Amino acid sequence: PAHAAPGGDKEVVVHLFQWRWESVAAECESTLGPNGFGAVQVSPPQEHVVLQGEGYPWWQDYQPVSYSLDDTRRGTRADFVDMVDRCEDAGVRIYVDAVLNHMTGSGSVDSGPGSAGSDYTKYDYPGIYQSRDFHDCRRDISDWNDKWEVQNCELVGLSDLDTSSEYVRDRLAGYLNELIGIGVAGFRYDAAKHVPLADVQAINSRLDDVDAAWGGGRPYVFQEVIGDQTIAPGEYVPAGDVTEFQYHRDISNAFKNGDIAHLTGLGGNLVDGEQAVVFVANHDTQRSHPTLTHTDGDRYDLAQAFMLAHPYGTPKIMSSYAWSGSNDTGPPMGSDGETRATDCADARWVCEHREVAGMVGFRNAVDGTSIGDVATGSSGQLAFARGDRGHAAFNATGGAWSRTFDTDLPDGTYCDVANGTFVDGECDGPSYTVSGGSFSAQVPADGAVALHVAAQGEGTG
Ligand code: ARE
Ligand code: CA
Repeated sequence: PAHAAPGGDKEVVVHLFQWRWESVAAECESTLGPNGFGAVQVSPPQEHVVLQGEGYPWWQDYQPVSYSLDDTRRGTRADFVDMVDRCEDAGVRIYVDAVLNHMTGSGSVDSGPGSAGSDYTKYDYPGIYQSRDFHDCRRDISDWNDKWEVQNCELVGLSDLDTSSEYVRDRLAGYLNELIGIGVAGFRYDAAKHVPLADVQAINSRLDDVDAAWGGGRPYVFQEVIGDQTIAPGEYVPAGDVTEFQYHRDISNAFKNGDIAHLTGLGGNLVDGEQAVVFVANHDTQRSHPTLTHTDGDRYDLAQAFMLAHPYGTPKIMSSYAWSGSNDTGPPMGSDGETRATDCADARWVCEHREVAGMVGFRNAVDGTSIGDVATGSSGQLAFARGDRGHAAFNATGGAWSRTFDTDLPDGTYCDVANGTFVDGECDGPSYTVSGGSFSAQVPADGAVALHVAAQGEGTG
């Protein structure tokens, strides 16, 4: 295929939204590598607009000024390279959020300099693009039922690149190949449905193979496609994986409403799981459609844990910063708009991926098995086995769920990785004993219990 599958039995992605490069590197070493995460989605690394007058919003990143990695709010090119190297040493891939559809928009500031000092005005990026490299429809997309408009006009006023041009394709692929040369293993294509499928494929065909450390094959590509009546998510499957927003809607509503007993089969109308990237919330939905987000606490963590236990799709865990007031509010930053280093002990960095870190090992250990031994209690309670490799129970109600579960797990003592981690043979959560094909557990209110064969031993929690 034109794109690789995500890393074998280590496919879990965490989006460390807005994290500094040095903080990502430290997290790879301390938490992501030891717990078996496969990859980090990092925020866009190219030079971006700097909007001091608007308080340095988070979305500066999505307005590229150039493809220089020299200086973003998250660090220097050297910091970025160091991050890729250190994460690689920890066994964790970097997936870059790649903005291909557009450059800057009109707004309070529509001219330079950008974060790395480059001059620009909308439609003119010296040495990179000039007016002829943009589509002629220089107005906002107004009719979202018109596919031509969606792909040729401007998404919220962002200058729309003429991706049918060989020059533009070469320039975009040049940027992505520079990242591959540094050791980046894959990409999220931002706003992919605003780029015609053939243009995405033409860019893909120009990409180099990834670093030998990652097997030397094709880069992993997943495309942000919010499927609708005009462009279905399945349309982009020939060019890579796609984000499955219907899964996000189904799962976040089910957990919000405490109506999860039916979720083993999921709903219909989803893209084939081999091609779907799934998530409970992402950086857009947590602002525009906040059905279930980090502000929902345990219930949201439970939904992310379920996603990791269920076999459908490639799971992407969100890691957020807290904000109040405007949805434009950027991450914790200095007065110059530089993002601060992440500190998970500081409540402004939610770090919710750490709440489900133990479940990543569950996902990895049960790879290739299917669902069995389904048990339900009330409509808010669901348990299932993953072959004879794992067993998990989810309780989206306000009271504990006590029962004995039939299981195919071999006899033994298992670490509860829904309430602790299992690293280097150490279980810091509770443990349960399986004997003669069953185990008894009290599943906490708004909590889970999860056991798997790669995490056996007495717990300390
Ligand atoms: C900002 C300002 C705007 C201003 C613009 C240009 O907010 O007011 O006009 O700058 O000056 C992010 C932010 C935007 C921000 C932009 C650029 O969310 O607010 O604009 O960065 O700085 C559609 C697309 C989908 C897209 C969503 C947001 O199809 O691809 O809109 N998502 C990605 C990213 C975003 C990012 C961009 C794209 C742009 O994830 O974070 O924007 O790079 C229906 C449709 C969907 C549509 C959805 C929402 O569901 O089917 O297609 O998604 O509604 O409108
Ligand atoms: Ca376009």
